[in-house]
Amino acid sequence: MSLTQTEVRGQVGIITLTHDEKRNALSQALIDALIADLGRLEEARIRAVVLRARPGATVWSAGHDVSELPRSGRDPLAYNDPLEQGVRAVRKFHAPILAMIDGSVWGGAVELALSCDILIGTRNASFALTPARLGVPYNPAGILRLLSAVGSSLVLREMFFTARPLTAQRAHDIGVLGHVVESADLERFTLEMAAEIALLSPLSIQVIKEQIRLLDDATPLSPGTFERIQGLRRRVYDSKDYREGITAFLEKRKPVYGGD
Ligand code: YXS
Repeated sequence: MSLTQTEVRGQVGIITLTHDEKRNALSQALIDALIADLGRLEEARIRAVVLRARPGATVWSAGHDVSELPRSGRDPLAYNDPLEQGVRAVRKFHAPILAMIDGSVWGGAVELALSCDILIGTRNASFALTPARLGVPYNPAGILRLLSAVGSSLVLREMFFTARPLTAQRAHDIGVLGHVVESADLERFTLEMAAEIALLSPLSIQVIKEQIRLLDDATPLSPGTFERIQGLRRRVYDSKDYREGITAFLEKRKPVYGGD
């Protein structure tokens, strides 16, 4: 069963996440399909990509596939984790990727969406950072990327500490959602923007996108600070709360956190 669909219209590629049954949870299989789609569009020198869920899907993506999270003793968001692979593929893609969002976005999928270059949504769009729901210690690279994309440490802390969805209106107010349009106009609006991008200099855009990524990532971190962060995170993913969070989700019950 394919977990994505790809279509090319002129110089614009459209990748649709189609794993509706699992609300497009970012499993290894779905991320592998997304990366393969991007690879084919890169070879075809596509000049813009639209990343979307199926029309009518109420969830753009439910985030990391919880059933694939390690139970304990291993970093749940390590460098080669599917989510990290997907975020890197989107950020390193040679051309702009437009996230077209007409539903809710959860957990690590928020980082995937915010790794795209332009976000266009409807009033149905929302963004919920939910590691605290599951007892997961988010990772430093992801936090830095979210800080850069959200642009406000206060808003990001509220998102992490409450796990409440950021509404489309608020996301638009702070610049996360570039445009909020009616559902009926979403596809036309997004494809028109993508087609406009495809008429501009692909080399200039490619080099500017790469420069922004490299400058965004140019945050010096001493080895000592990095190791302290990893030690803090290990305390969390080795905790009983971490195991409780994942088990509760899979058992479809509310977690009970003891703080250890
Ligand atoms: O029971 P079945 O087999 O039909 O499967 C259900 C859900 O278990 C499954 N599903 C997921 N499976 C794995 N990982 C997920 N993240 C996930 N989300 C959903 O999809 C089937 C339909 O789900 P259901 O019945 O709940 O659908 P719904 O329409 O009523 O509700 C949609 C959601 C998205 C509101 C709901 O599924 C939900 O709250 N999902 C979890 C969202 C979430 O907390 N994601 C964060 C995952 S952890 C992550 O991204 C990072 C590690 S971190 O935590 O650091 O952010």
